[in-house]
Amino acid sequence: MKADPAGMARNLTPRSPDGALKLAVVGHTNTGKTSLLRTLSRNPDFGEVRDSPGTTRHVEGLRLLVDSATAVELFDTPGLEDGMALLDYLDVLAPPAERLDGPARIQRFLESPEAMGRFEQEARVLRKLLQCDAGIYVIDARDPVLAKHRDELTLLAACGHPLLPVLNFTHSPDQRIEEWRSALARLGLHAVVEFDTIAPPLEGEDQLYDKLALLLDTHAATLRRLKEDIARQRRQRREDALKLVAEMLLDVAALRLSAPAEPERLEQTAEQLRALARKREDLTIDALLKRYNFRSRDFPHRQLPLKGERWDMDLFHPQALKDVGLHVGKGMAAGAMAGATLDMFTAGISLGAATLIGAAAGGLWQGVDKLGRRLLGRLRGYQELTVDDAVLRLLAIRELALVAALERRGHAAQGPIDISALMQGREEALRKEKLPEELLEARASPEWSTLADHYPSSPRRAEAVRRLASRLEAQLNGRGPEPN
Ligand SMILES: Nc1nc2c(ncn2[C@@H]2O[C@H](COP(=O)(O)OP(=O)(O)OP(=O)(O)O)[C@@H](O)[C@H]2O)c(=O)[nH]1
Ligand SMILES: [Mg+2]
Repeated sequence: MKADPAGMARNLTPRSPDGALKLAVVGHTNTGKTSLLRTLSRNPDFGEVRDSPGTTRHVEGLRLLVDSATAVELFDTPGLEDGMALLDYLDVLAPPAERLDGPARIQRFLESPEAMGRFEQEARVLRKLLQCDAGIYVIDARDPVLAKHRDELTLLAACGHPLLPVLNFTHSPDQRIEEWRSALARLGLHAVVEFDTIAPPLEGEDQLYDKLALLLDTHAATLRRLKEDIARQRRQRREDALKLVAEMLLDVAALRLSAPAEPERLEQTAEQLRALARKREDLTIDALLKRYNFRSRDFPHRQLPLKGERWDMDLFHPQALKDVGLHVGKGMAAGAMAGATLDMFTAGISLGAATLIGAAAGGLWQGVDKLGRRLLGRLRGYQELTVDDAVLRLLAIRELALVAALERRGHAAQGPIDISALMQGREEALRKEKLPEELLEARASPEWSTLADHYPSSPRRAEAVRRLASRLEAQLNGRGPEPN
């Protein structure tokens, strides 16, 4: 599949490419058929999703691409509403005594006037299923198994193609998964997939395509290639995401502002430091959402005012840090200076001070290296401010929780992303250990921050990003079980 969502899920032109596997997504109305298509295509804008029956009125298709070629075509269909009445009508149109087979009975119905009238919706579904290789039957696992569902399945089975039931809403406390499994088995449907479209299991797509491959062995190779491609895309997304987080952490760790050593100026500079760090985090959040094909509005909390009652998303609020068990240093408690640390960097003063003073006196400012300039600044009564360790730790915890949430979120999800549960109890390692080496190195390398005035790219920084990203990956893998 292509990384580009527009390429991944494109509305279909009427002619389908040869060789692609065609799947009709069918089922009772309001069970999450359109939602399933959104999640499988990673496209939150596909079709229309509403909590009311009859939302999808027409067949709409999308393509899943592998290496720019269509591997699978998925067709969304309107929900079935009155399978029972249609089954009765079929018995009138093609009485059992005639002994027509299933597809012939369905064909006779499609040619009847009622296919354009009372049963127009049903006709659209059955016509599409007849044209496809198989059907995915979406079930709201909270529904009790009723006669209407059995009738629906009888109608769909009459099309003569394999059907794979997909149980949706599996995280609901009201789910009736076992009841459904045994009812489906009695109808001869033994391969079933559990796939909650809002929070799909991490291996959910694999299971879906594996079971389809069992039902459709002539398409097994295509489905295997699709699965491999999905796995490759998933790894690439994670790698890119962790690199984005590592880049941001290095930028903020290396950020260093200097100010005259007067309380008022230091406070102003601390505010400037906080604003730069917040903005940098915001950019990262936007980039992460985009990388996972979600929209800014999916994660709205951070857009609320940072001051005021929504302190929990303020990077520099002492309570936000305490809430995830982070130690709050003196700087954090000091109000106006919250989150900023006065630089403790003194190395080199005794070695270099005399030389530096001499250099400055002799007008050799240009010849003094960056470190020298900073020392000179200190000698002239300037102080440097950096972002507190606790804030760096919170940034790492927060962004890792966001990556974990994005990996688990289906593109059908409508509610806001909530990372609070993923942040709790996950900070142990980050809190106990000293800051990762790469961040310590960044602290001593202000030129590494893209937030600084002059930022030259450096191979050492690139290497630090790589190492920090792999450290973050270990952190992410150490997470507990998936949330429900
Ligand atoms: N909690 C939860 N809600 C879901 C899930 N799947 C779908 N929904 C919600 O269920 C409602 C119906 O979803 P749709 O995808 O529109 O269902 P549909 O089967 O396409 O409906 P029609 O087109 O009307 O037949 C929407 O409000 C979805 O947000 C799920 O797995 N979990
Ligand atoms: Mg729909």
